[in-house]
Parts: sequence; structure tokens; C-alpha cells
Amino acid sequence: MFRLLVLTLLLTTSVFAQDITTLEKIGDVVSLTKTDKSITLICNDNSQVQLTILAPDLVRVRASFTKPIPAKDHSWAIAKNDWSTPRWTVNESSTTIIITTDELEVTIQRSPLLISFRDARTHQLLNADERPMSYDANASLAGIMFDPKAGPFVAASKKLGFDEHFYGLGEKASRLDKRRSSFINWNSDTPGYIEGKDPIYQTIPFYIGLQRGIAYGIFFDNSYRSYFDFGKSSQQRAWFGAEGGEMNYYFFHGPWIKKILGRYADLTGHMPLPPLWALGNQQSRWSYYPDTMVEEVVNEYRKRDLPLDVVHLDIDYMHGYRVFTFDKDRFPDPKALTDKLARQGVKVVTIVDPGIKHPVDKNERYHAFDQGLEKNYFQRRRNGDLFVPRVWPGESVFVDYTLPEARRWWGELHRVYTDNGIAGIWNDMNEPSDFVDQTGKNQLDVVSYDEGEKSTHAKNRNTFALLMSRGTYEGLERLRPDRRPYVITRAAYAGIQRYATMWTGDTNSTWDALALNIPMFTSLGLSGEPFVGSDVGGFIGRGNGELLVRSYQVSFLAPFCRNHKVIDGYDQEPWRFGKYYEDIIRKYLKLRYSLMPYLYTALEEAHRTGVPPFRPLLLNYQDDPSTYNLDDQFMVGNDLLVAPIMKPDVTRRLVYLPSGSWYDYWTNKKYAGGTMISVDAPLDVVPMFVRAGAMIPIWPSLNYIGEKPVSTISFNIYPDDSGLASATLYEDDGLSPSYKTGVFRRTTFTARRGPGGITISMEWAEGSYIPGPRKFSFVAKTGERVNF
Ligand code: MIG
Repeated sequence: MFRLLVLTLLLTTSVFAQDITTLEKIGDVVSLTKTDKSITLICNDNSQVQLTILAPDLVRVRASFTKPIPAKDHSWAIAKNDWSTPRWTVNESSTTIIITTDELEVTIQRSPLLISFRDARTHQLLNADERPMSYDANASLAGIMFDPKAGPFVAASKKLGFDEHFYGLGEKASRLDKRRSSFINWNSDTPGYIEGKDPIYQTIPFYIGLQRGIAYGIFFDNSYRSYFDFGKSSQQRAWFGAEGGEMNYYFFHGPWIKKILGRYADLTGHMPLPPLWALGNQQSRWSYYPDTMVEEVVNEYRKRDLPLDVVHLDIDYMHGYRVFTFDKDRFPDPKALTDKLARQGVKVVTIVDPGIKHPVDKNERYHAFDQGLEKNYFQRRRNGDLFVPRVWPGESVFVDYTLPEARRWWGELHRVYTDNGIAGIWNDMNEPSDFVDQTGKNQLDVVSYDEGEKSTHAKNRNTFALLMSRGTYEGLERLRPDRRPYVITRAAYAGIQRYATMWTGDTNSTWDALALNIPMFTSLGLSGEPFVGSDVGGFIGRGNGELLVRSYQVSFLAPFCRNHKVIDGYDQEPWRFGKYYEDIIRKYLKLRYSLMPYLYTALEEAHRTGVPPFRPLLLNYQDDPSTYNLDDQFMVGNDLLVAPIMKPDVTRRLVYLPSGSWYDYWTNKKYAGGTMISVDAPLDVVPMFVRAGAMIPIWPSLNYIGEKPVSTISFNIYPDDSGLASATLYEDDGLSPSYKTGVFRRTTFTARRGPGGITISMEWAEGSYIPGPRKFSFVAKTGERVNF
């Protein structure tokens, strides 16, 4: 027993061997230089710290230990460099240096060097160093991915608040509130992951701290293997660090999380809008082939009156897993297939993996390999040898996506898809996964060009998928300039939202895995990735009808709604477990399509403001501590609250309704919020509530986007206690990038209760898009009369 305990302790601590209290602390401040946008502190150990003022609520902190801040400053994550410096001042005293902007007050204590952030108006403390920034002077903590060029382990440590909550960090198999947990970022292919498995596929080193309703954000822009500990190893501190690279973080002042997400989007990029049909229902399988099976799946969907917009082709469409080819027997005429499916309103997305097959026989010609080799675009080891990982095609090579011309070439290779009518690209295996060794150790001496830095895997692993997706996205943009690209990725680094949407990889078909959907989707939304989803029904394993239905009741309002299944799992299309389940699934798919104008309006908001459609309640109710670790219910936009069942045999649950009033979506019964209510949830019902004060736009029933012109948009009115309700409707052509230049229409509607019933007013619309003729109709869910 005792031995077992010791072993468990060893195992748990060995995951996180870094004890930052043994690190060398940065020296004291001896002098300071100032430019119009930054100050640089020179320390008595020759270290330097640079604070740059980017916006009133955004300050960047860069530290270089025992040497000057390097002149080179580049990150693949950053989208905006041309900030117009806001007004700010600096005040020096013998003990401190204080930077003040309109919103932030940053105090640097000279000895020891400690940085704290306060609200400039209230002087309330937001976040403070627990110890000086530190580094590994003797390389005793050399990371397991040690790279001689990486530099020492670097860390920053913050005081942990007694009631501080932590959110974000991208894709983690963990609950919403990350307090008292620790994480590693090292993109990893982790099929069948369960709660607690870490790391998994993505790295988004951005988190939000929330205390007393006041939020700040920290983006630690360092792509090396990184560590975040939110009060797990010690209750004194929340620290972050990396096995090399720079101490380089951005501090965001809220106090609103929504504002932080907007700034984070400004910094790392706003998600462009995908085509509207990407919000349609999607169906996948590893793998549909031959072409007739794809047709059969689509025919079933149509025959059964189940909505469908997209079908996916997994790896078996290729000739021997060679990307940019189609198997001649299975898909003799891909263009004919996509044309035929297009007539049924269905788009095709193909999977594209990073591994390019290395020909086994020297005389074998494969254009992707031959061209890439000739142009020297493939990754090589330090000794000059080609790096040859083993993935689906067997021995393969990877492109060095840090080379701009290689990304361009990669993009151009997609012409075979666009010429054949393929509508979108699904990037898998881009951690990058290597069957030889999934830890990355076999890739440590792989060198990437990296803007001439010739850096190794330790720095480039976590950004590999970002750059691959970038090559894919930019290629599709060039190949089809009048269409919005649609790219889906498994792995990622911060900034990924500029190029790709994402899904949560190889989940299990289990109730436990289903319960992770809400915390994962909402955490991704709080990390700058608004377009998320998970394999509906779960990927690995058998599952059953009940699980599939409950899974749809989570995903029917997720941006990415795709049923997908592993090669050896049960067939899992909506009808596979029988009519009883199929009928319920139909109801939810149809509901998704009728809520399309609401979903699309919420998605456009994400594009513009960084605030995701799929939200934890705390994002809308940041002042309400009851929401701080609530992750078994979610909101879509500001108005819809959904509380699914994620356990078998359960038909009743408690639902938390925040303050205000709420209407049961199914019965229109009104509830007072600010409390828990108990509601019935038989298998065909997902508890769903509408915020009083909302108007929900509804489309007529469609089996795919564009099936027929939308001639009527109905607004369901849910007046608040003072008789008011409002809605925003966003419309554009759904396909082209012209929304970026103002070709959209945003209309605001208000409903007001008066003596003769409810009166609607419509505000003049924003934007230059002219929608086709359509009627608006209004229905008060209170049964009141509506005048227009
Ligand atoms: O090693 O392409 O996450 O969705 O079906 C497995 C086959 C590779 C992993 C993806 C999954 C996909 C599968 N892929």
C-alpha cells in the first residue's frame, strides 16, 4: 500500500518536475531607458526587461536574462504589430517605476524586481508577481526536449488569489475552471484521451484570471514546451514557464472578459467568417469509400428528411494515402461526384495530412514528393538528412512550413481539390504525429528555416499546425478568391483562428467524454477559438442511441456539428440505432437549421469582437459567482441557455438560471432567474431557456443552406419584465469575402409593450448588402398581440 502511494506520488510529481523556486531570479533594476512606446529596465545581472504599451489595456512584458533584449522579435501568433501608442506616463522613484495608461497602472519594484498590475482608476490590484521572473542558470532543469539553442528554462510567477479562477488555455481535457490544476503544452496525438490527459493536441498559452468579478488576461507567447500551474504545486502562486525561448507575455486588463477577448483577437487575429454552410450539419466516417457509398449516405440523409450540408472524405479516398491524389478505383471521377452531391445541396471536405509519402521505389513518381524534394521544402535533420517520420503512407516527409515559398507551394497543391469541386480541407495529424515516436524526441534535431534562425523542433513543434493551416488557408484563398476558405485543424497554436476552425480530435464514445464537450468548447471559446466542435456521438468505441441523442443535444448548437466515427466503431449516422433515436435527432438538426440566423449572427459577432457563440455562463454573467465553475450548461450568444443531460438513464436535472427572467423554450413558461430549478428532460428534450428581453430570429425549415430562398424570417419575442425585447440580425451572401468590405446587413429590432400590445420598431440597417425579398414576422411568446 505504502509503496503504491510513493509510486503514485512519484508519477504525479514527475509530470511536473520543474520547481521554480530553485531558479535564478532576475537582478534588481539599476537603470532605465525610454522610447515613445516602451521602457527598458537594465538589471544588475545584465538582464533586461522591456515593457511596451500597446493599448490602454494591453502591455507587453519581455525579459532577457543576463543579456540585452534581442533585436529580433518575431512570433507566428501575432497578427498586429502596428499599434498606435496610447497616452501613458512613467514616474520614477527610488524604489519604484510606475507606468500609467488610461486603464492600467503598472508598478515595477526595483529591488527585488516585482511587477504588479492595477486598475488605473480604482487602483485595485489585478495581478502581482509572487517572485521575480526567473531562469535556469545552471541548466539543471533542462527541459526534456532540451535544445542547445533554446536557452534556459524561463518562468514568471504570480500571486495566487484566495478566490481567483482561471480560464482558457485552449484545448485541455479538463474542466472549465483551471484553478488548482497544472498543464503542459506540447502538441500531442492522444486518441481516446480522458479527463486529465495532458497535453493533448493544441497549444494556446493564453489564460484569463478572474477574482471578485474582475478579469485580466495573460498571453505567454512562447512556443517551446510550456507549463502553466494555477496553484497546484503551491497555493502561493500561479506560474508559467517554458523550456527555452523568451519570457514574453502580454497583460490584458478587463475588467470584462468580453473586452479581453476582443483585445486578444486584435493581437492574434480575428477569425474570418467561414462559408455559412459550414454551420450546416456535417457527416463523416473513417472512411466513406467508394464514391457510391458517399452517395448512399447522402441519399439516406435526403430520404430520411435529415438536414445535411457537408460530407467528409477521410484518408481512404487517396491513392495509398498520398495526399493530393484520389484513388482511381474508389473515386474514378471526383468531379462527377461533387457535381452530383452539389445538386443535392451537399459539399465535400477532404482530409489532408502533413505526411507526404516517401516513395519506396526510387523510380516511383509522386508529384508532391518530387517537387518538394527538388525545391528543398522538406524538413531535414541537423546533419542534413531528410527527416522521415512514419505516418499513414508509411515512410513520409514533412514540409518546412516556416518557409514562405513552401507554404505557397503547399497551397498551390490544393488545386487538385478545388478543380474537383472539393469545398473545404480538414487538416489532421499535424501535431505533428509520428508513429515512430509520439513524444517528439525523434524529431528533436529537425531544423526549420524559421526566418533564418534555423531553429529546432523544441521551438517549432507547437507552431507546426498553425503554419500548415496557414499554407492551406492562404492557398485556398488564392485558388478561389471569391470564396471563403473552410479549413478544419486538429492541432494548433495561438493565432490559429486566422486560418482554421477546429475539432477536439479522437474522443471516446462514452458519457465521460460527452461531459467534457461543454468545458472544452467553452474553454476554446475563451481562448480565441470560436469555431469549435467535437465528433458527435464520440469517435472511439461503440456507443448507443441514447448517447448519440444526448450528444446531438450538446452539439446541435455548437459551431462545428459533425458526426464522425473511427474505422472499427459502430456505424453512427443518425438513423443507425433505430427510428426512435433518429426521430429525436431529426428534431434537433431541424432546430439547428431554424436557429441558423441566430447562430450566424452570433458567429459574426465572434469574427468582429472575439466573443465566441458557444459560451460558459460566466462570460455573460461575470458578476455572478454561481457561474464560475458551471460547465454542465452553456449559452449560445446572449440569449439561449442550454442544459443538456450527459449521463445515461437520467431524465431530470437542475438548471441554473442567472438573474433576470427566463422562458422555457418548449413551453414558454416563465421563470425568475438567480436560482436553480429542477426540470424534466426525457430523452427527446434538452432543457433550453430563452433570456427574457430577447427576440430570436428563425428560418423556415431547410434541409441545407440555400435549398430555397428564405422568404420569411420570424422573430419569437420574449419580453422582459418591463415589456422590452430586442434582436440583432446579421446577413450577408454567406459565401464570398465581401463582408470584409462592408457588404453585409446588420438590422436591429426592438419590441416594446404598450397599451395596444407589443409594437416593433426596426432600426436602419448597417452595411451595404441587399438581401433578397423577405418578410419579417413577429410572434410574442407571451401570447400578446404584436403590431408592426
Ligand atoms: O491516426 O484519418 O482524429 O478523425 O478519422 C488516426 C483517420 C488518424 C485521426 C483523426 C480522425 C480520423 C483518423 N485520424
